Amino acid sequence: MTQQTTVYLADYRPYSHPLDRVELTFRLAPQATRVVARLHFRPDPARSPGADLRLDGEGLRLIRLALDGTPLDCQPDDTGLTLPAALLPADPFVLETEVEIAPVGNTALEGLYMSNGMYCTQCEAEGFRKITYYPDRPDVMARFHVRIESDLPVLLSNGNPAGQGPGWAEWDDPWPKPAYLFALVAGELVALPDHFLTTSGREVALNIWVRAGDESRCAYAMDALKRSMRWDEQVYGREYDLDVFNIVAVDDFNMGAMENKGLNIFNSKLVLASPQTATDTDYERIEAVIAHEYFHNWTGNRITCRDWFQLCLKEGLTVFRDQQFSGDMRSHAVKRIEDVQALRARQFREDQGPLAHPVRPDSFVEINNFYTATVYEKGAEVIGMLKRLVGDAEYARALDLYFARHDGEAATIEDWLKVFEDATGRDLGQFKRWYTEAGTPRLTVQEEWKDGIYSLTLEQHLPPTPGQPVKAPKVIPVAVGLLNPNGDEVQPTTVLELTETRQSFRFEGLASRPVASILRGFSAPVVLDRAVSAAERAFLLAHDTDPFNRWEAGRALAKEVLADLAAGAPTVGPDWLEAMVRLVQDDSLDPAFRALALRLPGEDDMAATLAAAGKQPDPAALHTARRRMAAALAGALAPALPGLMEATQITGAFSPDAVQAGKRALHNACLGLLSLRDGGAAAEAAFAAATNMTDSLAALAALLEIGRGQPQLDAFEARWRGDRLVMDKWFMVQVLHAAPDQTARTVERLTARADFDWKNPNRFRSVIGALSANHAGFHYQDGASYRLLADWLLRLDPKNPQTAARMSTAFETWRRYDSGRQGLIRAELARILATSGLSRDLAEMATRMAG
Ligand code: 0A1
Ligand code: ZN
Repeated sequence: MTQQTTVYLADYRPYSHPLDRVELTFRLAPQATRVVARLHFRPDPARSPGADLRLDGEGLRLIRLALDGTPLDCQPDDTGLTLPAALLPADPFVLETEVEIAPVGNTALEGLYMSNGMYCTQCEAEGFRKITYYPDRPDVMARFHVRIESDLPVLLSNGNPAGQGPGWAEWDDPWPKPAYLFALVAGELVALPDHFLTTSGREVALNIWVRAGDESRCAYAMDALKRSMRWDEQVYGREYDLDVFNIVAVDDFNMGAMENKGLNIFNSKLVLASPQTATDTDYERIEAVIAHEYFHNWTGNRITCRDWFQLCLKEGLTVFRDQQFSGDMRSHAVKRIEDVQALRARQFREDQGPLAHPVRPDSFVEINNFYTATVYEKGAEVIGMLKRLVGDAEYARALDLYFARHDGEAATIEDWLKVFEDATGRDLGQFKRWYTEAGTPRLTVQEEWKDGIYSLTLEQHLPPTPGQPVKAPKVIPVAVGLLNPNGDEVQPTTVLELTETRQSFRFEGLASRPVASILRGFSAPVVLDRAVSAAERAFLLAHDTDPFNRWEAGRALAKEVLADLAAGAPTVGPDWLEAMVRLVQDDSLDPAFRALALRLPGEDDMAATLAAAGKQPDPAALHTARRRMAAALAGALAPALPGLMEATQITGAFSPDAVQAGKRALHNACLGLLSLRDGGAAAEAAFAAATNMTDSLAALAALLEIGRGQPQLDAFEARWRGDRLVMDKWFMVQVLHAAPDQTARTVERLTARADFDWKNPNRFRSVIGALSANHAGFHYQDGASYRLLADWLLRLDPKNPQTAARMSTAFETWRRYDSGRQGLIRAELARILATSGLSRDLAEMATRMAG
């Protein structure tokens, strides 16, 4: 197996040799690209006297090495190049290297690679070392000047254009940056051009670069970009700082997108959208990711991370900012519910299993394995808590101080917290545990009503996580409101600060025993463990003034129904059904909210909930129970469905805005329920009549759910055969909605097709990712899906370790299940680990999961 060297936060040392400026020349050729680098070092005798100069470099063929023009004879090793201190001058010097690399063979999609004949780069986290010899670490910040030589018509890099001619272009980036923000793109591209005038009057040229023919699908992304730029000025006081901002869409990309300075590179699925090809969810994601990458310009680029352990410094904050933005653009209530659902589905799951790690980890083997829900989404939750604790005005002051104090620097979580301490006078020593300790706290609640005083006693329980068996109490902001039995709010939202293991809070002056709404807005990323009667939940679902908790009450009711059914209850009780019937017809509620409330808990979510409560989930029983629950809901809502569908039918032109999207979501939720009763007639008609992808795909899914839809699948394929992004949906929907005993077979059939281009990460995810997202199909008792996943991971690993490692997390939940399934998954993990030549990425993941 590949050697697993662990890197520790505690071992951080500043880089030995300050670097000012970098000049790069690229002579592009698919098999043999030449990269000439001139690194301008400025020795600082105070820093590391007598230190050797170490540069990172992997898979490079060194052609030439010279120091101030004099050739040097130094042999690189597998991971870089060392220049002995004795060779280094005391005055500033220039180190020149020339290397050769082969972008065309680069299937890992890290460093310089090719996608459909276009050159592009991905350097975060440690990809720059695959381009040239360099101190590839985020705390080395330098100014870059780049020259690209190629006959391709469009040649792009970071910063501002600095000249171009036939076969060449130069770019100059005035802002010092770490190498992970370097980018280069060259290809036959066309742009959707636009411009933006900043508040201080700087004119910025905007371009979204795509393949010819795709320009017509860029308008929404461009609009989202301009709204993001304005929002960051208005809300955070942050202006853009270059003359141009370029976005490029590429088809082969491991992640969503990348915030390279002035040259964002995007997975094409997060740029391209038209009503016919993109769903409402796609539009929403595009808006969020465009904003996310743009916001990185300040939170990530101008202020970057000292080392990769500090990844949450840029990611947690930038996710928090994009969530704020989406809430402002759409609906805060709906956005919060969606974000919490995603947090629970991905981050709570991670936190409960063998891959749990702190928001700021203190060791890693492969940093690419730490672009996780914990670093991103829990990192954003931690910032939300900080804001809740200090208040909006203090948060704004702290951020101003953060930008003023650390602009141009590579900072740490300590720096970030110090800013808040200095701006607010608070001691954040205890709060810091959110960054350093893994695990989802559980909160238990006791209520007491005596002599007109209502007391809440909150207790926090901190589960053990890998390497962290015991933990001290955390600071937990618990937003609470109280309602009287008529449903009036008698205590508006107040934030209780739980700082001890167990603490009581008193509310006086109440006329009657109140109903408590606890953890409003999901004020902290914890599990609220509280036995509440179905009647009280139904009361909160009807009356809570906090929209999140209103949804949460319905969700909790639904989970209880699902758990009971899976445990053998003969029927669905009336509380939840009656509450749903009332809610869905309440026109005072946002249709998007109603659609969310109607959505049944997912089977994986339910399995996690059961496991956390010490019960063993049975995937098959959960699947059957969920279907019965859907049928019961469809029955209860039957009289209302036609009217609701009529009321949510959109008549005018398509718009991807939140209002129309919400209506479509409710409409299609009703269609799904109706098709459980009408044999698919309405869904067939809806598919035939659909004029946008949201409606087509919803109708198709509704049909597949009831075991129909083959003619529609064929029609869809005939229409969209030539469109990669749309065909990804076609692949995915079949796997997601396959019956449990058919899931592995469906995957086998789809992966045998000539258009299953498994080296394309989107296509791989659309089938193999969907395999593990189909809970009952993935955990089908014969273990065929486990085997299939392991086979595909082993096949992908030598080509693209990053994506293989990421997809392997499907196995992280094995401890939840019965011994039969545990044995099957463990056997697959063991088989993976026994494979020779495994990548560091997959080896680390499999080792941690098996551990
Ligand atoms: N920084 C990007 C995400 C990203 C991270 C790693 C990548 O390659 C390993 C690529 C992109 C973001 O947060 O959007
Ligand atoms: Zn990011």
